[in-house]
Amino acid sequence: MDRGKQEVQGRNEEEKEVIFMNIEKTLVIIKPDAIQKGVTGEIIARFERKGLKIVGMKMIQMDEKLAKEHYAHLADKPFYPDLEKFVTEHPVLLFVAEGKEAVEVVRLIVGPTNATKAPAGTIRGDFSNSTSRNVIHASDSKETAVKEIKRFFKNEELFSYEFRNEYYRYAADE
Ligand code: IDP
Ligand code: MG
Repeated sequence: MDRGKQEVQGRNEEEKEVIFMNIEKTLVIIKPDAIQKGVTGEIIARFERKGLKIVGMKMIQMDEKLAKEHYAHLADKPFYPDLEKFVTEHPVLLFVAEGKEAVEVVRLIVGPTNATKAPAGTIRGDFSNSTSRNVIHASDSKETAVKEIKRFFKNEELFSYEFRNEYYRYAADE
């Protein structure tokens, strides 16, 4: 959810500075294979360390209808039936990450779809060696992020809060 140039206050109260940056929200799904491998904490930690803010989080079990909507762009692929079974037969963890250019930043942290080719240091590169069981989903554009957040979260399930000290997360000229 691109809120455009958003005023971020309070990073330096003494100097009464105000900085501006592109704050976005994006959807992350921790897939069943990551839960089975017991690496959900390590995955979430990577986004926290980057300085992204978790503004909503929950566990759900997707049904066929939700999977078909979420993966509509893949409905005709030969692997779709397996993908649907994979994401519906086990609960998944969802969260919304917020921060500067969050959509692109999260995709960079996640890495490319085919985990076999994903660079070490990315989540897929480090936790998977598969194109299908690739541990995580992340929205692929700002437009997709808006739609996907709406698909999985009600407004009242998303929160707005300040990090105590923005100074340690962003430079004044960003
Ligand atoms: P993305 O997750 O990197 O955005 P998409 O092309 O949107 O990639 O595919 C969604 C999910 O479908 C992938 O994360 C993966 O689980 C599965 N998938 C995509 N391509 C293949 C494939 O060629 N074989 C098996 N599964 C695939
Ligand atoms: Mg995708």
